[in-house]
Amino acid sequence: MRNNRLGLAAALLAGALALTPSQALADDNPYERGPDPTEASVEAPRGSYAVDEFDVSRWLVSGFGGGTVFHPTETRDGTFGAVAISPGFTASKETMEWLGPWIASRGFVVIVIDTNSVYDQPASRGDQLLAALDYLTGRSPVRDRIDPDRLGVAGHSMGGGGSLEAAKDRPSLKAAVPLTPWNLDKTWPEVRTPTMVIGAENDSVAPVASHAEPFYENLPRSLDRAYLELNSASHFAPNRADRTIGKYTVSWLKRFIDDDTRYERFLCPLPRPSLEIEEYRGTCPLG
Ligand code: 9J3
Ligand code: ZN
Repeated sequence: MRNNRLGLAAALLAGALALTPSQALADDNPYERGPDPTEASVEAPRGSYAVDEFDVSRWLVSGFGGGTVFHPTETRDGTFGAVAISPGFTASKETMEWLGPWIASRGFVVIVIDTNSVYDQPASRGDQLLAALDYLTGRSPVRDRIDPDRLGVAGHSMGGGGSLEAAKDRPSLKAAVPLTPWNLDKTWPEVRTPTMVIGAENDSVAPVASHAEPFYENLPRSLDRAYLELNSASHFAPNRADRTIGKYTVSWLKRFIDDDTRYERFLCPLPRPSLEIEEYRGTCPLG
């Protein structure tokens, strides 16, 4: 009897251990990673994956200015999607690095880049985001952990304008998240990438009325798209850890890079105005 119980306990324990890696892989969606999200988990600074990071020297790459790569340490969960993130005008990667582990810990490989010059304009930042993705999937030490068909971009200000440029240039991108984006080009009919534009109500550098709002409105109506306006926030809201930016960026990347419909509940029905959200517009249902 005692032996049987021990045997049963051992079998249950072995079963539980054996389940751990496969648990993270859904039966019906091969790209699903991590546990079922909750309101609390999607707002938390970290997801379920432990994250490691390494620096990429600007002298060893071409087409962008180097950066920092954040990636899950887990190697048994198959490949991950990848995301490149650009800072804004005159800014370095440090201004956007908080978002690296925030996203990577949900099961993505993330590179936060420096640009060749801090004065580079949005079109150049778009090209550099694509060069960084090509580095990640082609030459980086974590290339084997990345699914080269599931890539996305994000960025702040001119880097946000750059993420629209990257999507315009490479329609195979699965998701774009421009953050308080700035661009002289206001119209984006060429974009085929599901895009969430995040603006800030009190942005006086890239006012939403002449940047984020027209960018969103001038994406194709047929596209999966969203416009989130942060309540009482400034142009520089994306430069420090922000629960609302994190929550919606993760939800958008999960929904469109991983096809993970578990995250659609955070996007549809459209979020109502709140202490954090001044306004939200978008497609529902998505996909
Ligand atoms: O990247 C940014 O913060 C761009 C905003 C800006 O002031 O551009 C003016 C040339
Ligand atoms: Zn245009």
